[in-house]
Amino acid sequence: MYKHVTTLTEFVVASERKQKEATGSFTLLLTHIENAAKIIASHVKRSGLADILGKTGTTNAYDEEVQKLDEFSDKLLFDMLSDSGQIGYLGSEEKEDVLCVNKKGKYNVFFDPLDGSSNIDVNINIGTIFSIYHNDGDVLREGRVQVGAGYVLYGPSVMFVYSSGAGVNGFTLDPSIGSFLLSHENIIVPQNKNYYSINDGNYELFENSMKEYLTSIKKEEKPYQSRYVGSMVADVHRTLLKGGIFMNPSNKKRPDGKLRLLFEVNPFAYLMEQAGGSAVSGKISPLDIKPQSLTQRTPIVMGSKNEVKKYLTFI
Ligand code: P6P
Repeated sequence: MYKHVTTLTEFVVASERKQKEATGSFTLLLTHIENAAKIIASHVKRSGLADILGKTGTTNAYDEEVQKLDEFSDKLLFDMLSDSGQIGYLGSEEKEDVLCVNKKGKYNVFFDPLDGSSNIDVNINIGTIFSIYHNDGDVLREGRVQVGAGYVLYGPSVMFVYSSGAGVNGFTLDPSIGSFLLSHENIIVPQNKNYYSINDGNYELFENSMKEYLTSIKKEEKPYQSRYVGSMVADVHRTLLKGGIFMNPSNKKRPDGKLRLLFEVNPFAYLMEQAGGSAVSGKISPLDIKPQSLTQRTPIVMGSKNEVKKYLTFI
């Protein structure tokens, strides 16, 4: 008996139909991101083989020049997004400058083609992150005005998670038919969860307020449990689904934190708020920061609303 499942394409088209002024441009843009995700996913799944099959430095068994996966993903996203015909400006975390594809293009997209790529050779989850703005000529806009954001998580299964301002929905790739199927409808972040996600190795470099917070949550009646992959897409995906608090704060060596405002923090802060969670850089939302440069970094704490609220009592 066939049970109806909703594909990502059907979902996006249905969402477009709810927007009376929609022209199909956003749908076309998202479809290009989806197709790039499927191609990257197929290469990520084979990445473990590249060494065996590509070590000769010539071509591998797939008759492809062996490239670093993040360079490959970056070029693929640039090319596919440029070809979508919907792009004004494109920014990649791998590039120093934005590329103007078409001054009159409808959307600006910032992406991190393969975040956490240092984990590829140990087979740990990695991801693609994207952030979408209307093109009004100013490429350095506050994250608050994003019109969409999402990520692709390359893990035991491949997931495409995004929001265009009406909640967050997750789609899992069915490799047998090559379609992303709606698997996590209307993701809501639990308001509380005793998971904390941070690189404890930087403890001695943290500000005293962060040290006091971390000490306090481990002394609670139900001590907080550490969950840290070291790959942002994996850590924030778990936080979206199970709750808890993800932190990459400033420290003495990195006063502005490590993560990029435009490419990593804003898209996830947007998703977190859309899913009923919250995100702060210091005491304000990162979404309200006017970027001064493309590569600007910012400290970030995000997750369950009440967990972030508790953290803020220490600031
Ligand atoms: P730390 C991976 O290099 C990354 O950009 C994110 O994916 C991850 O959350 C973060 O850096 C890890 O940072 O401070 O633990 O090395």
